[in-house]
Amino acid sequence: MFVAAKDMHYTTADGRQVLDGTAGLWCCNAGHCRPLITEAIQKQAAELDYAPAFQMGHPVAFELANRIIDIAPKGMEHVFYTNSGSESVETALKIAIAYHRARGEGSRTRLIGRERGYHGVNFGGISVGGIVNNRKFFGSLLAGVDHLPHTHIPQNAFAKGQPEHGANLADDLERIVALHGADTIAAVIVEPMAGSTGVLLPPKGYLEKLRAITKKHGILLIFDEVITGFGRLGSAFAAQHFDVLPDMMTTAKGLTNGVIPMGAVITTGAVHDAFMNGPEHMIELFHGYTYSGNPIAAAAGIATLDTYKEEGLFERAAELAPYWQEALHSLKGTRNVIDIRNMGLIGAVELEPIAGEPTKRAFSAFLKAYEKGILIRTTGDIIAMSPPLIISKAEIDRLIGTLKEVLDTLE
Ligand code: PXG
Repeated sequence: MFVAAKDMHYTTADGRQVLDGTAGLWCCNAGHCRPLITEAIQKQAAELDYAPAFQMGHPVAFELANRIIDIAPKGMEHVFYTNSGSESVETALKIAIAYHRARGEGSRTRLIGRERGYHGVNFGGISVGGIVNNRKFFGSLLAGVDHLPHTHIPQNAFAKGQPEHGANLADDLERIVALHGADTIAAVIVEPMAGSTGVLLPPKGYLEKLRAITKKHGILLIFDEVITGFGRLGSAFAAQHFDVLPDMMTTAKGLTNGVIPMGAVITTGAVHDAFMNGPEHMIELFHGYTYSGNPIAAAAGIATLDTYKEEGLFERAAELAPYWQEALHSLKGTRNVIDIRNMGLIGAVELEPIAGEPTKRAFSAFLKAYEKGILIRTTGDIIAMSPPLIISKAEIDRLIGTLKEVLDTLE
């Protein structure tokens, strides 16, 4: 149980300090309880607490949208607010289908996701997502969804940064196009780097191929940047890190440093403009939330972007990435470690599962790590880490050093 947090540390109910190796749930990129954000929320709550998101507006939401576009890849021009990553995904999928219809291609309704993808927990997201337990309990899901194969292949074990093998996995999209016809497919959605299912990296050339094939067939490409957005890979967005421009990006988490629920779908001008051809009094897109662009969330967003900028945190993540990489890979050879993966300030250490008891070894590591004062995250038998971008080299040493001690004592 956590009762307080400051910068790189949580305080537990029994008064211990725990080093945050996960930025909460991949979201507190600037660390905890940062003053600019706290003050902005307090001030905004006292000034304009709420303004309707339908028909009405308020300047803070527009200011934040402009600030997001300032740091987004060139070509990204518009922002649609949501309240979470899951809502961003639903919104982007709906925009994709409605976009084609608005342009007279209403037959384009199919959505393509990827195995081991995570796109939140609403119906669209679990349908395009590729996690069996998030899908199998919930009926027939969305119709008209296909999946690309995931990109996690054994040849890439212990690769540092972006792996060499597997760009050809993107070619599977051609198979799906041949099966259904391009004119039935609205969009492909992928995480540029899959976080939740254990840090699965895109092989060199893979995203470029996906972009080329989607473009060739008039299919929209959506990058789910809920984890990779806001500095995690050392650029504002993964789209910049990989230099591949999608048609839409879904974001949340780091947008407000995790402090207040808020998400945003960022689109190109072309996607936005397709909806802007009706009469002035008509609604362009029948979609939106009560809390879209909530003033307090928007104020938190601006203060978060200010903090990232003033402290140069995206650049800092890029600068620290090589140190982080070497620290992580120093765990190679540690008992039960069968793979290590990294990119930006993200890392994964995969453990050999205990025979017949999958997930148990990593979960024991999680518990022991917590006892020893570090917070890590596990998914299956994979340990995932994504510290706040304010982490110091000494704290990286402590995080990885403590993890090594934990792994050495595990069964
Ligand atoms: N897309 C991606 C890529 C995500 O990582 C979502 C969408 C959904 O966001 P919301 O805000 O609706 O949770 C996510 C969320 C984990 C973990 O343990 C990861 C997420 C959420 C909870 C746990 O890795 N990612």
